[in-house]
Amino acid sequence: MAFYPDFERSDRRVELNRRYVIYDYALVAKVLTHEVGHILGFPHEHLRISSSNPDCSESELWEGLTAYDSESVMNYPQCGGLSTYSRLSLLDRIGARSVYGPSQVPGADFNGDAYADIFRYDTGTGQVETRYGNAGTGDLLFSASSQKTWIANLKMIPGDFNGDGNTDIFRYNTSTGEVEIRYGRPEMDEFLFSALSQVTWIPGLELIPGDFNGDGFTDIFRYRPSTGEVEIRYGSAIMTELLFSPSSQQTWVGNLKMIPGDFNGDGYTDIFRYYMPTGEVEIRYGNSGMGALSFSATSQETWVSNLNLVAGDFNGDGYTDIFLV
Ligand SMILES: [Ca+2]
Ligand SMILES: [Ca+2]
Ligand SMILES: [Ca+2]
Ligand SMILES: [Ca+2]
Ligand SMILES: [Zn+2]
Repeated sequence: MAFYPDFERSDRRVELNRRYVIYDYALVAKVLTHEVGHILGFPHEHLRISSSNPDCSESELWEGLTAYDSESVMNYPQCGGLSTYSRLSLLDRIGARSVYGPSQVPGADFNGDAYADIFRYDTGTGQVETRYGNAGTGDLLFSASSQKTWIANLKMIPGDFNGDGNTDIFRYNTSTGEVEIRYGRPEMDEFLFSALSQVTWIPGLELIPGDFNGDGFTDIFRYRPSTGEVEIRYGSAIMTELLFSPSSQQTWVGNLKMIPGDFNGDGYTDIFRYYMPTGEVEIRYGNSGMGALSFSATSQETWVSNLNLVAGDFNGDGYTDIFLV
């Protein structure tokens, strides 16, 4: 048994029954995942359904973060729970992220185990493969089943488009405009395919990933350099194409260089715009809606023309900075 976050310091103890620990490590992993859920403030999922079993009713106050989930690790098996292993369900991850925010692993984590991974793509042959980070200081792990042949000359954009904690790959064929998302999964295996994510956009777009509406799902900012047209397509919990929002569509100008980042540290990705020919710069700010980025006249300045820009958090304060080269 474990504790809730509001328990007194002296009562914050996790007690394990020795009988479990001796012979069944899979069960220990499951029980500990469940107990850590309580420590983070999550009560039993089965409180949400009625049951004739007296073990299944408790007087806890609760608030739903997602729909009822029979696969949640926060169920008791005798109270309608279907989870037979320690892994968090998709709704467990989404619920936890809605309270605690997205994972802070730097880089891409395709299998969601909190070790960063590397995705390899041979643009000439279309061969792909993932190498997986792991504890210790040895090599990344090889997995033959992650090796596949996709098509050549794709543009790949990593992000967590369905918000399940596994990094996905957004594929864009710049010459035909065909796009599709391949989804990361907990196994060291090929990405999940979803026919519903396949659509045809237009060729020649510049695509910038970010979480422009701060909901934990990666979005794609689309820029058409020939016309200056921009729009945002939004990630969501379903494995379909990114969501379209006509109110996000605007016409900016051509010849812009754009850098995404959270320049004001509010959790919404912003776009720093630099107009190469004249050096005019400005920031358009992400916001909670599915509309256009917010304009701010006070962010407008004129720098010199034809600079190279590098973005990053150079002073470590959580705000993205721009480095002029
Ligand atoms: Ca990983
Ligand atoms: Ca994902
Ligand atoms: Ca988003
Ligand atoms: Ca921001
Ligand atoms: Zn419990």
